[in-house]
Amino acid sequence: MKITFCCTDTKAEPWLQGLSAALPGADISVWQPSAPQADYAVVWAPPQQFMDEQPGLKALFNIGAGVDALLKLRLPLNTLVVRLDDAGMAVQMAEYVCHAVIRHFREFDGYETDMAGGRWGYRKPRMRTDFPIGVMGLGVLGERVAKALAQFDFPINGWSRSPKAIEGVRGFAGAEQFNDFLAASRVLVNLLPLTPDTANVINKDTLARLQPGAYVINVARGAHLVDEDLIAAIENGHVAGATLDVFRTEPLPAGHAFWNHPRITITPHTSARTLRDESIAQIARKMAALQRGEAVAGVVNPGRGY
Ligand code: NDP
Ligand code: OXD
Repeated sequence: MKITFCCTDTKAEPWLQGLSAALPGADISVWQPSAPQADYAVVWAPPQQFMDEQPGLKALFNIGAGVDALLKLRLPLNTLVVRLDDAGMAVQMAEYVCHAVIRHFREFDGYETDMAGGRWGYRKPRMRTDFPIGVMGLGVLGERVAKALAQFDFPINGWSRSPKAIEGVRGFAGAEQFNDFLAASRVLVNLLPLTPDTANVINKDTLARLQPGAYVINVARGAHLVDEDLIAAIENGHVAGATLDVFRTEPLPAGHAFWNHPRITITPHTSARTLRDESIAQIARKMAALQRGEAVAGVVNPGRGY
């Protein structure tokens, strides 16, 4: 089996070594223009030229969970697109979101400021029933996050395209239940894939439908959020603040209003990193399964966009 590796901004050598160790006998190399046709590809942000020159790939393995950038390319017609499903990302996402929620709920930023200023003072305990959390997207990552948050006894709402039954999570599904989901939520966590249906989903209207004192945690894609609508909702007092890990343009441009905003915490797209060893193991397992003619998880439906 011939495997080509085409991952922008990724050190190739450790991936090639790991894949070779996991798939003895496979012929694995870094893609170069005019390289011979491969059976499988491991990609991250490949150029269109790569796609055009590899029309016979059986499957394309994306070394991330989100495929929005990949689906913007013209892909070979009969190639399966396979994304990472979990591969160590779900637990990282759960850590990140639980940290953001608890930091806000327990007012740790306020305590930090107090301590730095030499002030010893308590804040009134808040009721977790006053902080219902809405998780948008109940897939591999969203389900894990919703279950982790439920462990802290917050009321949890979840929104997905198809109905879900997750213990401890009140489920809402489809466009028709979206407004009810928002009205039931004060903290909004975004774990949707970026598709034509979900772009700009966090906007003036949706923010206004959240409960007063809302808090936004965006860990999916920057293009889900209308930046200026968030700033305006914070300024008018309806939204208390936000934690943002993803941005329309990354790195976040110098001078953007999110830098240094007192109520917005930002991180550099790091909430759930691709872990090389776990990812190699998952990809190798799936390639071997496809070679045996078996079905694999994480196959993208290009028509649906995720
Ligand atoms: P999944 O495909 O497993 O889950 C997607 C979820 O979104 C599903 O529950 C799906 O519903 C729901 N959904 C999709 N479209 C709609 C819609 N129009 N309306 C309502 N619900 C919808 O994805 P993952 O959980 O693996 O990943 C989610 C996203 O997280 C990725 O696409 C990526 O953008 C982002 N991500 C960010 C990272 C970071 O470091 N910041 C790291 C990894 C991922 P249904 O279940 O009914 O299909
Ligand atoms: C991903 C990401 O989609 O890193 O995996 O954002």
